[in-house]
Amino acid sequence: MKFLKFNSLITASLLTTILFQFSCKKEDQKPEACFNYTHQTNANETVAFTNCSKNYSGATWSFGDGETSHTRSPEHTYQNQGTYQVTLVVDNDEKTDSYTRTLIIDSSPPIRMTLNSITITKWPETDNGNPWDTDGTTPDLFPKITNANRYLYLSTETYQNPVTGTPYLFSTTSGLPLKITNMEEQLYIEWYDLDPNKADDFMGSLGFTPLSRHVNGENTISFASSKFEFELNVTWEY
Ligand SMILES: [Ca+2]
Ligand SMILES: [Ca+2]
Repeated sequence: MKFLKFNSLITASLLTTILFQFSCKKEDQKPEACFNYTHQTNANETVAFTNCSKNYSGATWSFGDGETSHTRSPEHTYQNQGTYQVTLVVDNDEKTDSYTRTLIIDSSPPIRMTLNSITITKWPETDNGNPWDTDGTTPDLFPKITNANRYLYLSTETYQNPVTGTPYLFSTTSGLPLKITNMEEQLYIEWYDLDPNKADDFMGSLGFTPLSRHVNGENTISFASSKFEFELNVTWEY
């Protein structure tokens, strides 16, 4: 009886030791997710992710833009600017661990803007209460593009009269495409009524810098004020 009790104690002790070692072993093997990335974080540039996880056999990346990868240390290119939550899940047998980092992707700054067309849908109906033309017809509308020094980038002198349709719509590609290389220069879109006999009537203008209106490569730049509504169709080069 005494021997048996002693034996039981040894067995219990051994079991405890084995269980303890087993749980220790499991604890040691718990995966730990970890990653770093290079700082090339502009749209259309490759971001290299480095996996620094421990105790793992499988890796699943979610880049936050709908794309995934099972490569241990993948490279990924984001098409658009934005804020992305990048999650790495590592697993080892039944255990998993995950790590999420916020990645901000900037828009690549453009080096050139090409203006392809100008479309206007709203302009001042009168010249301070008077018709633009003495015969009362709608204006012979045309745009100019200048800079602050009055350098003339574009003067289409292609006009439309009478302007018909609802909304009034005038679209021109005359003198276009026009390439603008100074992305930070203040430009003005000026609108005129052509006057064959006197100076053309200035209707008004709106200013902008190309860089300030670059939004993720979008092709339309819209302008709106109480008197004007028009848009530019542009393409960007990087
Ligand atoms: Ca006039
Ligand atoms: Ca006129």
